[in-house]
Amino acid sequence: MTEITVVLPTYNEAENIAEAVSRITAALGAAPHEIIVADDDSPDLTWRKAQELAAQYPNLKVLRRTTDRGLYPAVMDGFAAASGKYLAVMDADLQHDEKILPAMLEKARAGAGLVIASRYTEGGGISGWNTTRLLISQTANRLAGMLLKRRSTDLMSGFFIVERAAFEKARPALKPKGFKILMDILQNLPDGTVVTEAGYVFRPRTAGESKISLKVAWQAAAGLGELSMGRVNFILLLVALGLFLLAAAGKILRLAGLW
Ligand SMILES: Nc1nc2c(ncn2[C@@H]2O[C@H](COP(=O)(O)OP(=O)(O)O)[C@@H](O)[C@H]2O)c(=O)[nH]1
Ligand SMILES: [Mg+2]
Repeated sequence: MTEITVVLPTYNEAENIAEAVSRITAALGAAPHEIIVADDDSPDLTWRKAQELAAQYPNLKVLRRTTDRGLYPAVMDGFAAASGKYLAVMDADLQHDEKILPAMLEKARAGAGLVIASRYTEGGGISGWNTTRLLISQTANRLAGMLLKRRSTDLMSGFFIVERAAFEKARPALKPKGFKILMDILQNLPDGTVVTEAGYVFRPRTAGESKISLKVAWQAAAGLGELSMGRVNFILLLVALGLFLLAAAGKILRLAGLW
């Protein structure tokens, strides 16, 4: 029986996928696990590279997705194909520290319904970002936290483990659009679900490119409206606009070489 399924959403990660699969396999060691690559038909043929790797890793499955593209729907497809008792998601670009997976799994085994890998808790951090970029990310995170029923120190985290049973209960209320997956799951978990965190240091990307753009930042800001349990009002819209402007400022600073 598979204890844990790790879903890796990918878009143009051909240079990273082999290393990601190798590191995750080593980190999970003896825990019965499978890895599912949920690729959006990447032009760099990540899906083919992953299919080739499957010859070496019998527990590796590959989904080559051609419709309903996007990070969140890709993860949902991965979860739907998963057989584990625990469902994990992490990036395939080596920015997430796979070495904390065993500690996260241990917390899930001990009864947590959701274990969030966080950059903003004890033991957490971000390597390679300057103060401006950190400040923008933390402000966005705090603003989001103010609007949501359930909080986390890292609401934008793309690295977490959810217990299948808890996920199944949340699923009917989920709206798989954009990339707000953790926020959506967190808000829709059954009452009484134990949520815990584990700190890790977010690493710089060494190969491939980030897909997070202004468009995504805007989606995140707009998505908060839907997630805020009907408290959509003028103030909320102002905050969403603020988030967008912060992201835009970040982009401008980066273009100007100050980020
Ligand atoms: N399937 C799929 N994966 C995506 C998509 N956008 C990003 N990803 C993957 O999601 C992970 C995080 O994306 P990334 O661009 O690194 O975000 P960042 O770390 O915030 O810059 C990586 O493994 C990406 O390849 C998408 O539209 N579809
Ligand atoms: Mg990344």
